[in-house]
Amino acid sequence: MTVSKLFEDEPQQWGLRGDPFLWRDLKSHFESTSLPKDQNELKTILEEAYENKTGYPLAHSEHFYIEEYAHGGMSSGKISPEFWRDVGIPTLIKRSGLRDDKKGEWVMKRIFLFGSLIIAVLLAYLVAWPVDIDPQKWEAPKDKGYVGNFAPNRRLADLELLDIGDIHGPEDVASRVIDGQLYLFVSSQDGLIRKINADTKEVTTLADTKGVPLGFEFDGAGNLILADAFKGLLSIAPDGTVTTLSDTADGEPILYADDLDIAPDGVIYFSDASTRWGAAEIGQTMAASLYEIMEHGKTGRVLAYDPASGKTWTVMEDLSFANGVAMADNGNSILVNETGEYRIHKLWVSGPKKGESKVIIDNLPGFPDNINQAPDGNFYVGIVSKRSAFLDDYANSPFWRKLAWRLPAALQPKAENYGFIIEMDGNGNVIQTWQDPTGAYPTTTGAHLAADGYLYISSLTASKLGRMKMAK
Ligand SMILES: [Ca+2]
Ligand SMILES: [Ca+2]
Repeated sequence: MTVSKLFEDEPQQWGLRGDPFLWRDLKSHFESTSLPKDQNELKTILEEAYENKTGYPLAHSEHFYIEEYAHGGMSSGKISPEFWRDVGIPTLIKRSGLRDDKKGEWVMKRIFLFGSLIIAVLLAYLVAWPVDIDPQKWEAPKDKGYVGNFAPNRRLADLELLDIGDIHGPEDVASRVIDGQLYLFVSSQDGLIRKINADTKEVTTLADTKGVPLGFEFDGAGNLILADAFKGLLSIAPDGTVTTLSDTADGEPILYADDLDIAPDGVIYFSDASTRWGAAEIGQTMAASLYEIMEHGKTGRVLAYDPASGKTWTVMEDLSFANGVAMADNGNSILVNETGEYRIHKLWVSGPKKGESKVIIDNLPGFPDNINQAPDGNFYVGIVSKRSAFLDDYANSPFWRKLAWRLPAALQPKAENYGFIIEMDGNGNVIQTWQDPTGAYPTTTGAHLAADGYLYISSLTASKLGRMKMAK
């Protein structure tokens, strides 16, 4: 198609009498000019031709006379630039049907620039926005997954669920025979300690700590000694009276008491998961644990409290989330779960090796939580979540962990449910595991074998207590 074609239908209204002649002149001028590809190019050649033919720029405001277009009569040969600017050229452009590519390009450019700006702002936020954690470099052992001793099974699937009343997060479970009746005790995120009659299933409340009770054990006098994440080390008398045993150690407040066990001499060994990220201050135990684990500042410690002297002191420190604690070797050592490094330590607290420690099991396929002694002297370890590929891959990169910390909570690493209880001996030799890869019963923190032959399974988030009958 030629540009000339655009001139075929003449306008009904002209500006001045010379305009039709200019129109026809332009028509023949463009006879062999093919239509350009875009509107702006067409506009340019039309304007150039107008200027060549008239000797005036299109912007010229006055009417003018061109002899060539004068064919007699009043105002003959007069050209109206106004007509060409407002009607003539716009009509021709409209007829061409050409798109205003430049405008499209301009819009695209704007969209692109705007998009880039948003991305730049997001990146700046992700890279530079101040965060409260100060992630530390470390070498995570390569996750071998559920292999060897940890080969998957479904022995923890289809747990029977026991009602614990309207509470959630039975983080630890213990049992005790009182007046010939077996009772189970569970802690909860709601602050309540619930007492459940194993026969009648009747649920009562033993105490309200007004904090977040986690690990506990009974002492020789029948007091429930409790690690409360918000309150420290507490003792709950059989009548439910709550007493604070310790809330500071070596001049530092206990910010996140987590689990404990009691030595034959009465000394209570308990973990303070983080000395930097307080459970009460953050407002929630799970959230506070993420702070300590994402940062990997290894600020956790294990404390000892002696009821005889009322003193509290540090026995172990620099732990990445100090968690489960259990006495071993007839009270000569304690086993300590270090959640953030997927391993379990043994520390001798009395006898000839006092003060020595070693790792008895490492590179676990998940985050170890509580540890409870079984009646036969073995131990049950709860694995609360699978490992996080992100945390392992970026153990060495504080930059990326900081960046992840700026993401919305939904995009951050979090606990991944996979039911997992390990039975091991006091030297870290795995005896057996109970697993549920579906994680139907979530965040398994540990297990306790009661006198009724049931293995009770605790959880950080469940609203019931899981249990399974053990073969005789
Ligand atoms: Ca316990
Ligand atoms: Ca725990």
